[in-house]
Amino acid sequence: MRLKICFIVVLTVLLNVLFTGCNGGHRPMHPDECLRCTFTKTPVIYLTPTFTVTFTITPTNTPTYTPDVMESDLLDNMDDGDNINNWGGFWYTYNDYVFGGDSYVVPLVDTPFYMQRPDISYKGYAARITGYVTTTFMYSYIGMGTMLNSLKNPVDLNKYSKIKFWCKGDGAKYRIMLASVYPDFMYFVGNNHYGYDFIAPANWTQYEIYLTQFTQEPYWGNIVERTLALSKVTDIWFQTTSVPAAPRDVDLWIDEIIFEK
Ligand SMILES: [Ca+2]
Repeated sequence: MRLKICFIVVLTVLLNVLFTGCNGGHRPMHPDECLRCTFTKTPVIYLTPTFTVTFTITPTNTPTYTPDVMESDLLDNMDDGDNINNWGGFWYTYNDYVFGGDSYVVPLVDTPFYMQRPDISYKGYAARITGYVTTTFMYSYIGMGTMLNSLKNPVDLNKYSKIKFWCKGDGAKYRIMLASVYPDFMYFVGNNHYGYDFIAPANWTQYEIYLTQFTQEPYWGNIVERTLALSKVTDIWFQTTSVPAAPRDVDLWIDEIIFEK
């Protein structure tokens, strides 16, 4: 009998421990309730997928034209549309009329020069002449020019190393000339100014010419030393060179004239 009582006491203690352990001993719990409380809810974590976004950049056409005025002096890019360059000089045209020729240039001689579109950037203007060169004068020509300042005061270009400009045209050969008033030149008789021949191709093309590449034409006019000639330049001319066997149409565009030191 004593053993039975003892067993009941032990069993009662055990049951108390079992049914009160889950809630801090406040009240007895149903076994099912206690079993549920032993399971801690595991939170469900929804992972947000990480996307790696890759941008595919489609290359555009590489422009061949970039404005270039670093360490340079821009004579004119014509984009203001007027007939005066950045240094204050006027643009004009000329032909061989003074030598009895009848070559024809547009814009007309002695009328205000005007710029035309489209230019190299497709945003502004460029200088252009059209017309034709005849055979009436044996050294026939037409051309356009611009003064280096408003008063035609001589400019010493020896401080520059090169000149750059863009051109396009009819594929013919033209000549850029640095017209000088150095006394050894004789106007109309000895104006064999330093120049450089270039082709005006169908598409805009940039020329970069060192001033040391400018030369006089052989066999005529006075020979003048280059640095002396370049010390008193008043104008830049762009004119036809080859004298045609028959009248020839002309189309010449010039843009973005830059001197670089
Ligand atoms: Ca322009």
